[in-house]
Amino acid sequence: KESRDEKFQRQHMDPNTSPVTSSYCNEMMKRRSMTVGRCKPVNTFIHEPLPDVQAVCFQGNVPCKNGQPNCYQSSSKMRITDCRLKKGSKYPKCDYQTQQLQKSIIVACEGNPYVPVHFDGSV
Ligand code: PAP
Repeated sequence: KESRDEKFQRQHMDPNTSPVTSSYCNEMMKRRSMTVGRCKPVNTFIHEPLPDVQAVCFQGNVPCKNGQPNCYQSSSKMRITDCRLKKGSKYPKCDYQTQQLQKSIIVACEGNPYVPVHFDGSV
C-alpha cells in the first residue's frame, strides 16, 4: 500500500520539470492519478529537490489550516505550479489552469523520519 509520504511525493513532487507549458496540469494531474473517480479540484507541484522539500519539516512551525500544529513554512521561496480545475470542467474531462509561482510552501509533517505528508498552502 502507498504510504503517506509516497502519496505526498506522487501528488506534489516534480523536481525535474521547471519551464512548464499550459498543458502541464492537465497532463500531470492525470499522470499522477488525481483524476481517478473525480477531478481533484486544486493541487500544487513543487519543482525543487526532494531533500530541500523534506528539510521544510525542520523550518518555521506554523498552524495548519485545520488547526493541527504540525505545519512548517519554507524559509526560502520555491518554484511551484498551482493546478486549479477550470469552472465548467466536468469529470471525466478534468481541465486545469496551470500557474507557475515562486512562493514559500507550507507542508504538514508526520512520522519517524519526520517527512511531509500534506501540502497546506503557499504564501
Ligand atoms: P494533500 O492534502 O497534500 O493534497 P491528501 O490526499 O489530502 O493530500 O492527504 C493528506 C494526508 O496528510 C492525509 O492522510 P491520508 O492520506 O491518510 O488521508 C492527512 O490525514 C494527512 N495529514 C497529516 N497532517 C495533516 C494536517 N495538519 N492537515 C491536513 N492533513 C494532514
